[in-house]
Amino acid sequence: MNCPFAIDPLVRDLDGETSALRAAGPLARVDLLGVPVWAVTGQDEARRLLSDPRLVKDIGRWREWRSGAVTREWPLIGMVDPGRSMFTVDGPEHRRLRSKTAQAITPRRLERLRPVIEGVTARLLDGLRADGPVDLKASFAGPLPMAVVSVLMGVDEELRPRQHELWSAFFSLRTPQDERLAVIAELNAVFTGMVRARSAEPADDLTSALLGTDGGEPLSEEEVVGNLTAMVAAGHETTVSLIVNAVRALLANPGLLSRVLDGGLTWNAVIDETLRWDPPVTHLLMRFATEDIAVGDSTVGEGEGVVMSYRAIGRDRREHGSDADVFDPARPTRARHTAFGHGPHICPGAALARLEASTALPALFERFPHLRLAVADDELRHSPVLTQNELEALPVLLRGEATPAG
Ligand code: STR
Repeated sequence: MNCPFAIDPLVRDLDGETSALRAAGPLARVDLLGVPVWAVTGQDEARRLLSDPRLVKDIGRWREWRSGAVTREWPLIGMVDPGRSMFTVDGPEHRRLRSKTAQAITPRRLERLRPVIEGVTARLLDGLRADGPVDLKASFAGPLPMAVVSVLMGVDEELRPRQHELWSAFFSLRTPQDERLAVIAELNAVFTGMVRARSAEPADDLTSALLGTDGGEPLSEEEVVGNLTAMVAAGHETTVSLIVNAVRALLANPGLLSRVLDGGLTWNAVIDETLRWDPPVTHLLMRFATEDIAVGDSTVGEGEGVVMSYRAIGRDRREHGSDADVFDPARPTRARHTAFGHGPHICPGAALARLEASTALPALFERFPHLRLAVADDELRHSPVLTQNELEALPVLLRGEATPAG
């Protein structure tokens, strides 16, 4: 306990770290860039804590923040104190901040976005050059979710390339902190500008709907900016990895891939197993205990910080059996993951993420059935992003061979 396990900000050995965390117990004391916190690695404990109202998002409850041990100089501060939005409040205020967004992205409402998703997918596939290695992350898995969330929220076309740069710099732990704080300020300025424009002239997008007065007490400008930023951040950083990690898992298991292509395994099974085995979010920051909370043999003390270590949680052997480290879309427990969270803050975009992945993956393999990795699987590297499970790149050969196919 004096020398807690340190999470590596450069993510040099993610599998090793996931195993070590799981071995440290369902509630592990860890060092998060110099700050001690609890990492939840057990499925059962995660479900219980995520529906416990004594665990809240308000950074004002954090002992290390109150004492001044954590300041704006801490590299992860933007993940924990991003301003007021549905991501940072609880209880009735949370319901008020979240309801319009959640209602706009229900499975039924999403049917309106399906043609957008299909169109962007087809356009990106058309743009892939089949001769030589291609980075599927940069050229396919990345642009799709970014385009979709931009259409949903109404982010103007000309703002999008800069958005990509800003979010990469925001999440990378190689970004110097003064630069990150400047990035946060720029994002805030961009989204505040966008919200003011929509409030002067509403458009057919979710940002305008969030400014609307129908139903309940209206949201403030800060709250709309917060929700918009949260949605765009999630769109840039999560579904990208869902698609990348699913493709990687399938390419490493050609037998499984053929069963999927033969219809013996569904794409939904692949998507759930990817969410369990290699989820887009490695660690979700952070919640704080408003009083002492006993969990098994441990007690989360009042004011202590709690991180949900979703990648370790998905590998819980009590939930998934002794072969929890094996990727197997046929396993009966594949959907018993909490990669989208649990409880009041459960991901409001889950149905959208699933719709994107279940459109992109079959379309990709239909167009390029001989797709394979251009490097060995163990040469793939993670980005220096502590919270997100993000590969640096996914180099593939679209036609399964090194030389241009005829
Ligand atoms: C990034 C910084 C910001 O301005 C706003 C938010 C709130 C939503 C957060 C986002 C953050 C980081 C990535 C998150 C997203 C919600 C879903 C996404 C945590 C802190 C996930 O990775 C699950």
